[in-house]
Amino acid sequence: MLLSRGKLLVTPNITTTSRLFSTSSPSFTMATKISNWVDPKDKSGEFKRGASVFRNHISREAGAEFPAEKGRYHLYVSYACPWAHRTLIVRKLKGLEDIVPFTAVHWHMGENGWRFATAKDKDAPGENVGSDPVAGHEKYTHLRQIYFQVDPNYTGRFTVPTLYDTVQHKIVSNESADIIRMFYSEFDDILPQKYKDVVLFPENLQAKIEEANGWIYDLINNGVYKSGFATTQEAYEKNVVALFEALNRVEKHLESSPGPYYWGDKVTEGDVRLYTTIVRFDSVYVQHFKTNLRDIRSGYPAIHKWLRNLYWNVPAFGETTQFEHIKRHYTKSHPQINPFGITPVGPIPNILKVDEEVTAVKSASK
Ligand SMILES: N[C@@H](CCC(=O)N[C@@H](CS)C(=O)NCC(=O)O)C(=O)O
Repeated sequence: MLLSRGKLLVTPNITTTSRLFSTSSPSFTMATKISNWVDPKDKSGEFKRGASVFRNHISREAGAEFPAEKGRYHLYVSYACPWAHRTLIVRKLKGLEDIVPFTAVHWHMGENGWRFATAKDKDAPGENVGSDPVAGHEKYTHLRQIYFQVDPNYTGRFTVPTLYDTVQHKIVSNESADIIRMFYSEFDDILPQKYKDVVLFPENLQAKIEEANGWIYDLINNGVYKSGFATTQEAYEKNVVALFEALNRVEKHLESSPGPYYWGDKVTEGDVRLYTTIVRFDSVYVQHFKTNLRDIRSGYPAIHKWLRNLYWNVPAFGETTQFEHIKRHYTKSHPQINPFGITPVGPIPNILKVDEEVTAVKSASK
């Protein structure tokens, strides 16, 4: 399927080596503007996600550098972010609420990156949206200050999720794929049996989950960003078509599966990683990232059913989903896509009830 070819849609910002933020930290600079999602020098117009820099692991093994201890690690997230959302879901599924505390940043990401909400912010609902409670971070206003505290010469991006060790004052990891796997098993020795029994990456499904992770990450989780951040018509079309081909593949899988979860009768990593993109799809990606060949509610009945079951029937999914953060973040943090920062009112509702359908679907099934 090909859409009509057009010319360059977005004029990229000019790269500046600017001092974006001044604090006592010696090197609070970044080589490019934070909002240059596509390097303006890259003529392909393709969004290329950088690799996460901190890749340490919490371990239950004796003598580990990052031992599994209650209250030792602090998790920084944004409710808007699909990668951070993975960690909130798994934290709840595994009963880690008393073991790994968290702080959610304000939904707006400006040129200084994520910031902590203050008492003045009345527009950011949800649990733990506020200042950084970690000792020594009292004056921190932005997430980036943690990265510079850990490494004054840090040159990467200041991303959520960030898992921080409050004893060694180090970042354990800023890679959600690793953080969720630490949560699956490394705290099991200090968890009650019912949470030890939650197995999100079961041995008999590991090969299948890994195989699906590969294409679902590239074409769906990251595919929405590659469509939405593209700065050429060609890059957008290539990625949006591949995204919908992958959604068709998920639809076929769910249509022919026993369900109600991706791999059967138990929630697994497959559900966690797919959900955080699909739950944002109709409410943001369809219009903001122009992923509009179909929407989920009218175009993908099996995915829609799977999604609503997770949202309404599994608290770790529904209770960690904050549509206010999701909608405002994307639409008000990407001026190159939406210069006036107007957040569309619809779709209403953000997610339908389990037994509700859009009018067109209801009429067609009569
Ligand atoms: N690979 C990382 C990606 C995390 C990521 O890109 N997070 C975004 C928010 S959705 C972020 O914090 N971006 C800030 C920036 O790039 O400046 C992961 O899965 O943890």
